Amino acid sequence: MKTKRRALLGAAICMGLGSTIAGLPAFAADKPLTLGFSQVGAESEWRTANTVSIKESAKQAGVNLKFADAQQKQENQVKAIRSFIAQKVDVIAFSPVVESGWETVLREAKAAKIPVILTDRAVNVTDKSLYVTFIGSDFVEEGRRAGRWLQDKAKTLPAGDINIVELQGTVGSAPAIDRKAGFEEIIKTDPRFKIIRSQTGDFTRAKGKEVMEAFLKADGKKINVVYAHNDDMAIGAIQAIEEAGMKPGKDILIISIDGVKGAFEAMMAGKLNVTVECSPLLGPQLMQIAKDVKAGKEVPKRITTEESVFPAEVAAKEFPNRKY
Ligand code: GZL
Repeated sequence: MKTKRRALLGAAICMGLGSTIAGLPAFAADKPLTLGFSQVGAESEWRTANTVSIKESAKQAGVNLKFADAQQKQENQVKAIRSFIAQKVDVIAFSPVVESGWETVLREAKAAKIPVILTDRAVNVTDKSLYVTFIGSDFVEEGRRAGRWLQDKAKTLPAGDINIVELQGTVGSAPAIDRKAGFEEIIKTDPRFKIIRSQTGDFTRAKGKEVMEAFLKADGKKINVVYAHNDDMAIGAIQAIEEAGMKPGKDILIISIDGVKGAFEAMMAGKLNVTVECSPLLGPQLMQIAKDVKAGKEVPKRITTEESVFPAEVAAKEFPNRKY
């Protein structure tokens, strides 16, 4: 009887069953990491690709993912984060729809000793200890790259003012604020550039088209350039320009950001002039960082994604390599 008990005990210990047996430490190492992720929404091709990257990477990494779509509403993200805290997830990650209004819920996560990772977009908090790291693009640099492309293109344009209309991203979001700032930093050096209208299209095709229709009604023939903070709004603007009987990419130059497949198709059709890459493929990095954070490893406070600029001239060659 004794041998049988001993054999059973040995087997239980080897299988790591709990910490009560013979006072051994709990074998938590093989418990999969549980990650709570609050996503902005499904507003654009970029966001869809970002969601696919996160879900697929979680599967490949053996991470137990709890995923919440906030339909672009901050209150839904706050609710999701509170739910992750209540469920005692190991790590929380989110892409904040806007920069401000996060202190309270992030303090609750800190009090619950649950580390928070920012992906894609940043938050405006004085206490930087409220999050472990921010993985995402440099949106100011993306705006500068858009401005530099226009600066270069302007050398081939006829003399005189270059009137720009701007389709901004979601009001209060880091990409909208920073892409505007970066673009203006470059174009303010040349008095020819004039932003004659600027309004949010909330990163969606539908709103981008609607706002562009209003711009065309007000200033149609005067508009030389559209600067769109993302490809979806640029594609909406392209539709509006065509419906107004003008040629997008020729009568009106179109500059955009993201680098989604739809932008490459528009460039190959001669309707979009350039897209500045903003990679949504953050999933693999997020899963690795979440595991490192859980294991108590040091991680950098800021992890910036490497990106390029794709003018229409290279679209056909680059298109087969695109992953989103
Ligand atoms: C940028 C991301 C932006 C994209 C839009 O990292 O937050 O949100 O540029 C998306 O397409 O909607």
